[in-house]
Amino acid sequence: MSATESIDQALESVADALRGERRVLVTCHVKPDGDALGCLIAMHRSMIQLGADSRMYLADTAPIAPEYRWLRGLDDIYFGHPPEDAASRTLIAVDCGSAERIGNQDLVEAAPRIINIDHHADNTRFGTLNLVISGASSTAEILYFILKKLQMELTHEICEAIYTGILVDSGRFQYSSASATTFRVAADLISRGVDHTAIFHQVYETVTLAKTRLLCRLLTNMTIACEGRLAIGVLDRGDFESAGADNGLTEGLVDNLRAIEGVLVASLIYARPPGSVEPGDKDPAQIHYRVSLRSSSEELNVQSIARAKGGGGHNQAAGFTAEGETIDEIIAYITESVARLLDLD
Ligand SMILES: [Mn+2]
Repeated sequence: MSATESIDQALESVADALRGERRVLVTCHVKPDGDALGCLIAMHRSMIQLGADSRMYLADTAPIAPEYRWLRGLDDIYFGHPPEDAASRTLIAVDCGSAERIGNQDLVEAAPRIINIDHHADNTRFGTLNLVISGASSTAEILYFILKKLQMELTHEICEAIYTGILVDSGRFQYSSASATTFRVAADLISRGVDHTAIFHQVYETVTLAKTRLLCRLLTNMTIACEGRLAIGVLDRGDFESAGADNGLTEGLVDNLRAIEGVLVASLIYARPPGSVEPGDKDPAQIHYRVSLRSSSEELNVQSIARAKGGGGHNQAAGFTAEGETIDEIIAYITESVARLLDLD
């Protein structure tokens, strides 16, 4: 049996399972990006089309990143607190690499059934039913094929949500995960009326002044190491305050470091707001730094660097939270790990 056939069968069995669901709670990972939000909305709308009683839930209480606030349907999300009858609903997790990333362990434990649809290579298969296609550009691309199997009507809202997920997670169609299939799916969505220019503008060309100032501080203070192949940027509490920015504004900043000529690995270290608690924190009283890692090729696997610190992600895009470590210690850890990855002495 070829890989394509087995993927086709896997899509079919998830489609079958979804057809049989009557009451569901759709959720995605905390600190949701365009893929997570796009999938959340597209899955919710599709379940309603299938006649199911569906609710959307996000464990986060932080505001949605500004570049995604235009997405239709966000107002229907239950933020922070799931609906009262959540424990009796089938949980559909989209774009979640692990149960922890959902951000509500009680909910996961109570769920009578979990359908896990994702593209993270290190997905822990925490579902009752798991569909993980790690080569896919995005969970949104996988969802597109599930909805095709279900013969869903691809409404404008669904098409926009899926297109946004693909656009963002494929690095605007530039990462190696963006395949010919990814472009074909995007083409189909555009032919169905998705205004790709408008979405590009909404997501990438509405950068607030505060975020631009944050980028300015990041670039001014960055560290170049590993013979010019590693760029590390740091944003401490003071940087957020001086820029008048909040923590929701860090998405995509690390890409500015990776874009530098000769840089193969980029990292962004930023301080989480004091008092913020996220899944996986051991001691909320400690200072927490969130660390993002990006590499320029599949061969440079930064996921292993994140995993050694309890994080995860993809080969080329990973992250972890450093608890109780100083910025200098984190920089030293990243520099040593990347030097080893690059075979430098
Ligand atoms: Mn994703």
